[in-house]
Amino acid sequence: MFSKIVIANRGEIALRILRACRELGIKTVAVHSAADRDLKHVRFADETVCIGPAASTDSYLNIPAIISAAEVTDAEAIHPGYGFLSENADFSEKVQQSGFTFIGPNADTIRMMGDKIQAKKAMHKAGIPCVPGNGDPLGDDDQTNFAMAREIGYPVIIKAAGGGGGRGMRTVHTEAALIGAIALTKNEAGTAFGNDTVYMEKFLEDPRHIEFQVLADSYGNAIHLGERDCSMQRRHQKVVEEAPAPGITEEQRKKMGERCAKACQDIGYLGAGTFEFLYEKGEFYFIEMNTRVQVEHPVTEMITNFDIVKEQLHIAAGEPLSVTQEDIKIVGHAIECRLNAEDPETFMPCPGTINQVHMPGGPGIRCETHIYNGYRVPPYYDSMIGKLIAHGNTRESAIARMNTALSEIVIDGIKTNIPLQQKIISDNAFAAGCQNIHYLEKKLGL
Ligand code: MV4
Repeated sequence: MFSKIVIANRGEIALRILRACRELGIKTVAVHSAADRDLKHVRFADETVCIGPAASTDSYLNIPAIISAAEVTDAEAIHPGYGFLSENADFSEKVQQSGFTFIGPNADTIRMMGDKIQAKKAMHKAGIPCVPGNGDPLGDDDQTNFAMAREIGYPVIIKAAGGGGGRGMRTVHTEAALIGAIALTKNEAGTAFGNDTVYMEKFLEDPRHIEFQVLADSYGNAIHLGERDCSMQRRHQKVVEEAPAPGITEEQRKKMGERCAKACQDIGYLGAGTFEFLYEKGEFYFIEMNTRVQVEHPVTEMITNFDIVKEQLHIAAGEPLSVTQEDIKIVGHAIECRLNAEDPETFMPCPGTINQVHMPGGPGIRCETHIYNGYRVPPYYDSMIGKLIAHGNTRESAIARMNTALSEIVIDGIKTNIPLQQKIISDNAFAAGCQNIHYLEKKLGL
């Protein structure tokens, strides 16, 4: 195992990684911006290095500064967390070239998954069901494009190979709109991603977003930890996540989970990963693979009683997976509410000083947050200030526990989305389960 690693992130995930390191006896280096000297994990870390000014581009995205911090502290590895440089293939490559271990897949894998065309091709080849549409780059022959759309059937969606997470896509409902939509998406993609390659898929109108968690080691072993339902979202920002996904049978879970694990073996995947699917009318369709630990990993940890972050460290250190597929048992149901420093009506970020914090407790409640009394939420970064996770034997029990927990929380001094979360968790349609990706925006009247 490593003796010292750099945590190249901030906020709740940096604290989560620090806790895993402490449990494993790994010393920690917290690299932070000038605005983040008072972060909780910075106070707990064995060593700290200020890597630049507040702006992320100068600090948490500053590759040379982070690698220098690893050099001066004599660390062995770098954990990127989520966001920032976590899915940056060049970062992974430079970390490795500088003699450190990147805690995540190798640069080639990250690069492949970053290109949505390559990712789809690789997954199709590995036996993962994909959205109809061959995934080839679109050329500029109108008749060929018309023919492809007619074969797929309208509506279709034009997606940028360099996009993902909801960026660089456009739906097309009629033949009259096709050529213009391709041109516009190409144009925007070229500007936004420096890559104007686009492809065409069937547009699924009312899918759910269901994703499978996988872990793969450097000995060719791969397992899955079941799935999460992340359909409760607004503008591609997840708001509530849960595991297992309501209505998914043990048989479906086993079949899709095993396919995902097998695909990891086929492509030589390393570390934790997530297969994102759209789920409609009983069928799964692959859309993207995430090569990082995800914000919502705790719901999977709660139902499997398995520590994903600790396992990332074991795998990166060259150890084999600590469990086999047979050891993974799903118990009960878990729900996560993201807590954001934002106006619950307008969704505008609301940074500021938190006077008083009281976090809830009781059976099955887990709080992942870095906030404390007197903490000042800086305006420079994402507005998420923590996550509340409720686990119960049944989905009903998890919802009841989440409702109680939300009513107990006090975060005084700033606006938060807790009122919105209370609305969702006490909503009748949410209680019924199985809502699609458009439900929340419709409920909010958007
Ligand atoms: C789609 C789709 C419908 N059909 N692809 C949005 C984010 C990116 N990961 C892919 N996205 C979508 N791709 C086809 N063929 C609908 C979405 C989509 C979506 C997907 C997951 C979660 C929320 C979403 C919200 C709007 C659109």
